[in-house]
Amino acid sequence: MTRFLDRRRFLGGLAAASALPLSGCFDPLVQSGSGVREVLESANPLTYRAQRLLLGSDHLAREFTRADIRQPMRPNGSTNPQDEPYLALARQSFSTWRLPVTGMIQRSLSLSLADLQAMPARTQITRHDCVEGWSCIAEWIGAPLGLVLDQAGVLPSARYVVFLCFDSLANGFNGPIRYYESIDLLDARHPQTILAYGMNGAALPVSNGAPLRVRVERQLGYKMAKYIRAIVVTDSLVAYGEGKGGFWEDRGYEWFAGI
Ligand SMILES: Nc1nc2c(c(=O)[nH]1)N[C@H]1C(S)=C(S)[C@@H](COP(=O)(O)O)O[C@H]1N2
Ligand SMILES: [Mo]
Repeated sequence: MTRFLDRRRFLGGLAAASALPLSGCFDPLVQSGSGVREVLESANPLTYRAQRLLLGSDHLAREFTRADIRQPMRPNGSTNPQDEPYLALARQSFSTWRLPVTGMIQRSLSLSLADLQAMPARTQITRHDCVEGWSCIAEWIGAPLGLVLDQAGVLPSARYVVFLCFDSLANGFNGPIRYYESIDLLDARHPQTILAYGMNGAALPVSNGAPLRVRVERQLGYKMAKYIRAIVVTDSLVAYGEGKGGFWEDRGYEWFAGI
C-alpha cells in the first residue's frame, strides 16, 4: 500500500482536478490480495527494470467472469471531449474516423473502425485500477495491438508506441494540451493489450473513450488512452508533450505504472 498512498499524497492537487464523487466503483486496491501486487507494493522504489523482471513479458493480468461485473464502468478524466475535430467525428457516429499508424514502421496504415472490427477480436473481463484509488471490472472487446503492429511492420530500432488523443485536459501557450500516452513494445505486444471498440457488450461509449481506447491491463488506468486519434511507433518520447511519455507523466506520474 505504501507506494500507492505515497503517490496519492504526492499527486494530491492533480488528482483533485479530475475528482468525481466515488460513485459505483468500489473495489478498493486494499482488498485486492494479488500476490504480484503485494510484492510490488512492498518494494516501493522499484525501477522499471525490476518490475519487468518480476512481471515477465507475458504474465497475464487476472481475468474475471461476467458475474464479477458489479457496477457500470466508471468514466474518469475526459468524459465528453469538446474539441471540434472530435465533435465533428462524433456527429457522424465516427463513421469517417480513421486511425493513422505511422512512424518507425514499414507500411503506414489508415484503419477504419470496420477494419479494426474485421481483425481477430479479443474479449477480456479485467479490472481497471485508477491511481485515485478506485477499481472497476468491465468486459472489453478489441483488436490486439500486436496484430496492428504486425500489419504495419515495426522496424527493429523502434521502442515505443505513442497514442495521440483528441481530448485536451489543459491549455498551454500554444493552445490546448492534448492527452497522450506511450508504452513499450513489450506491453504493446502483450496478448491483453487491445484497441478496444466495445465495452460490456455494447459499442464503446463516448464517456469511456469512443471510438477507440487502448487497454494495457498490467498498468494503471492513466496509461489506457481514450479517444485515440493516431498511433506512432518511435524510438524516443522526447518529441511528445514535455517528453516524459504521457500527459500525466509530464505532471509527475511514473511512466511505468505496473500494478
Ligand atoms: N484521452 C484520455 N485518456 C484517458 C484519460 C483522459 O482524461 N483522456 N484518463 C485516464 C485515466 S486517469 C483513467 S482512470 C482512465 C479512465 O477510463 P474510463 O473513463 O473508461 O473509466 O482513462 C485514462 N485515459
Ligand atoms: Mo485514472
